[in-house]
Amino acid sequence: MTVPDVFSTSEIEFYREVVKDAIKERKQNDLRSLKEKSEYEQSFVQCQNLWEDYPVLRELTFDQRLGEIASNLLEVSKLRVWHDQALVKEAGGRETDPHHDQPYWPIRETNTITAWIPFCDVSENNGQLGFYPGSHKVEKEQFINIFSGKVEESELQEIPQIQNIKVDYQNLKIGDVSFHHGLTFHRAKPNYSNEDRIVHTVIFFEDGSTRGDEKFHFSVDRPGIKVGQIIKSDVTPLAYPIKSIPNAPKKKISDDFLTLKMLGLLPKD
Ligand SMILES: O=C(O)CCC(=O)C(=O)O
Repeated sequence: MTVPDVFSTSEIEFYREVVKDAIKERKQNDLRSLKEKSEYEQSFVQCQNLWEDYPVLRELTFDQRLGEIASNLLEVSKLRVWHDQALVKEAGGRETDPHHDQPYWPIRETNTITAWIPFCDVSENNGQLGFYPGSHKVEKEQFINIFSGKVEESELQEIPQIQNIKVDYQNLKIGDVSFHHGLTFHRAKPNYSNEDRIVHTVIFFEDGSTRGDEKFHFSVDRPGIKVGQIIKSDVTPLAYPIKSIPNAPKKKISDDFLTLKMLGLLPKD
């Protein structure tokens, strides 16, 4: 759903410049053109955990207006940040294939939600996000592999939650924020425009949630949280309600992930 006017235009314009600089710095070693990227990256490129290495963006990720809306929508009192990320659908970038997010995260409980904050007006021309209304009400997780190339139509036909449902595409203007539940199926249109569509997203989960499975994820494997344990560490700090903004995690991402660091997906140090 869209919540209008969460931020003022000047706030978004301010953060836009910071995010652009952060992406430029993170992606400085990635010299590939759009065509040279994988099909997945042609739908969007990611810079994760920007809150760690860009203190100004930490203020955006932990902005209490986002946390309050997210907690009201989930009807829970306390939230943690799973991770944040900038998503850039480059000019000419292809569509984002239909999927829902929860199966990508090893969180047992499903009180999860993403805030999607665009830095430009978004319409059908530039990577508009669309939702399959009501799909989150089906408590069934279906892992859609969007990472290895375009998802086959035959695979999508296997998913009852998205059959015969009209996708609800959302026009967003600067200052609006779109929220989607971790189980809501969604997709995004190609970016036909000449400008990159840059958004910042923050993924929240209910405080007290536990690790559901062994699937690797930085948010639990960095702090060594095991299956069944409560997900509670400085990698996924409390996000709402908080009185002060948290510090960056103490333990840095190890150099086992040097390639991802060099590609700018993860913070370098
Ligand atoms: O920005 C996009 O194109 C897709 C966003 C998305 O899949 C998400 O935020 O979960």
